[in-house]
Amino acid sequence: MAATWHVLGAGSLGSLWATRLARANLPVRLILRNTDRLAAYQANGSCVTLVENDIAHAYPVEAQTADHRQPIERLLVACKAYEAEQAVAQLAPRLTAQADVILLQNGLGSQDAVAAQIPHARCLFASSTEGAFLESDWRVRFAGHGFNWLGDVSDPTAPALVQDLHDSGIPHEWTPDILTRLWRKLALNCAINPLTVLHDCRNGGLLEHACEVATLCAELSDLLGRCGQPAAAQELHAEVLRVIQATAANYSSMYQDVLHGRRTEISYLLGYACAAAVRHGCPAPHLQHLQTRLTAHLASKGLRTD
Ligand code: NAD
Ligand code: KPL
Repeated sequence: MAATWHVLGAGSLGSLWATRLARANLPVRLILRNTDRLAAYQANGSCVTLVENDIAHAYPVEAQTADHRQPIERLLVACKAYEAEQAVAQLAPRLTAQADVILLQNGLGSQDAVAAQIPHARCLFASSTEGAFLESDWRVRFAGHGFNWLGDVSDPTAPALVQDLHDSGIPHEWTPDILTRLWRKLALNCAINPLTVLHDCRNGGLLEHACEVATLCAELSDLLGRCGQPAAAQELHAEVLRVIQATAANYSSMYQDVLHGRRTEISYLLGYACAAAVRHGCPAPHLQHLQTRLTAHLASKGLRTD
């Protein structure tokens, strides 16, 4: 019998994954925050709607709260980086000795914190370039096709669950270099996202701030080298420019978070990079200054700076 997937968080990516797993007839359970959310979900018919290419389809998916007693063999942690530690702590007693836990968080820092809490489980780190957003509760729009890289920093053997991803049409690759992928994405996010917030522009608007982008890329490349991630630094500036051009009309995820008054993942992106620079004694004055400016900007908007 197929192992059951538990998906923690019925947000954008959690809903995107849960619907695709359910579409492939795999057993899926959503883990919702509390009994109020569970009741609201059940009142909606216990279905999640996926809108793909403007076509909406509702998939029945059972849901539960964290205090349910069903053992968990496969867990997808699909919450924000700053929510992951607390969310997984609630589920730790339910994880079986062979449990696989996929950590879908952007940036770095939260994965290690979660893994330290559940040494009995196998933590798989993921880096996703797929795009999705909730149009309303329990209704997700698949906004940008992308890819998912998965890996385990301490074991290069692919787990059995990759077959389920294949069967569900979730684009993925198992990689022994997941940290390189995560660092590379973190560097791209550090070079682009904070500047779009501070200059109040779309990604393409950064073409008018080419010197600032180039300086940040140079510091990030040095930092990646010092952190033992030289592969993540290769041609970083050229890729940042390519991403800025390819996504010129888009607003970065951090820009959208700030616009909607949501907490950002700053501590796991620029904050993590700046802390790593200090730890490694790597001079990064422009990154540190960017962090100071961004923190002040968030505070001026009444947003959390951690
Ligand atoms: P989201 O805010 O849409 O969804 C997170 C969900 O988790 C929310 O519904 C929240 O209520 C729920 N949650 C949090 N704590 C919980 C708990 N203890 N119990 C139950 N539910 C809980 O976030 P998202 O956009 O899906 O992003 C998840 C991660 O993926 C982030 O790190 C983000 O940066 C990354 N990411 C997102 C996208 C995207 O397109 N949305 C793309 C790439 C990467
Ligand atoms: O991932 C991104 C984001 O907006 O978070 C890109 C498009 C790469 C910009 O940094």
